[in-house]
Amino acid sequence: MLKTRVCELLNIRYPLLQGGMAWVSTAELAAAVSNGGGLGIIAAGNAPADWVKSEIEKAKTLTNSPFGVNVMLLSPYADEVIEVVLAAKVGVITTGAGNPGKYLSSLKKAGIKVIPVVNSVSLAKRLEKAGVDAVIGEGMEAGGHVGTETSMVLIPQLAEAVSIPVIAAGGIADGRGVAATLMLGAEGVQLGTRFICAQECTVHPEYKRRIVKARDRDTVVTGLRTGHPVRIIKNRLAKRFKELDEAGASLEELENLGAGRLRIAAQEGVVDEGSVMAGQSCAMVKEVKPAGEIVEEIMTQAEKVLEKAHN
Ligand code: TUI
Repeated sequence: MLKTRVCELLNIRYPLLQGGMAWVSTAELAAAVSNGGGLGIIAAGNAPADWVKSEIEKAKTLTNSPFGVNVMLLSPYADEVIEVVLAAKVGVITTGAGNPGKYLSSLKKAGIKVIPVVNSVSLAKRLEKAGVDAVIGEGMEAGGHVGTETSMVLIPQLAEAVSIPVIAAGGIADGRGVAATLMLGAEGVQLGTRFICAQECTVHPEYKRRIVKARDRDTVVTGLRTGHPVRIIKNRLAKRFKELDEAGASLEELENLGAGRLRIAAQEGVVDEGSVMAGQSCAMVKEVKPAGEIVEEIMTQAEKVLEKAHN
């Protein structure tokens, strides 16, 4: 069976993490992935700390396996979410959209593992020195807020630059992607988009349907000029972004257009005017099924592909 340092570090069966997706990664999804042998993750997104606290409590009733919390560092509630994580003694956090440096000493003191998403080699090196336990290298194939490098070039550079484990994210939806990123030097993977279509995921069914329907070239990165590039599925909102951008709209106008759009897509199923964040791998997601089956299918395929490559 495929074992790496990530399994040991997180005390999990498979070196597979479920991405922290705002409005999508709730206790139900996280617990289902953890019960399946991966690491489920509750996403704090922009939610208040109280919501995160109750999701952690809910997840504890749904699984006895380890799970984590993703802290979105641009959130106005990030400080309070860290306090909740410290008090709840969550075993591991991942971070996104910023540098978690200022929280590291208190998290380490509490024995909480910290795994930041990095979008550059230099940030990975700095954070390794500061004491993080692993890094997630997220290529621009990913959904939501993205960097500029692809997984194909980011992962080998990270693996060469740091000695802590590198976890690959962005563009992985099946066992072939797992095998490929292990060959690039990763010791684990993180999948977001694939798990949106887990049966246990509480996102609106229309959101899942849009992912299943998506084909290659159905996503686009908006907001490049505002400094908050976000990959979403092409729809009326994406078209409005493009038109406003080309008309030279102010950054404020563009930011305003995006406000609240993820919530209406994820909760209300407004997938034409809402922000349907998804990675390029949406084209490879063909069905909705239980999270545990997704994990098994991916890991079985990865092992088969790796075996074939070694013969
Ligand atoms: O964070 C994500 N994906 C996200 S966050 C999000 S919510 C949001 N919505 C609209 C605008 C902004 C955020 C939706 N999707 N992925 C992890 C990720 N982290 N991608 C890129 C980064 C990142 C960026 C800069 C990590 C570190 C970083 O550091 C900069 C610095 O401070 O040195």
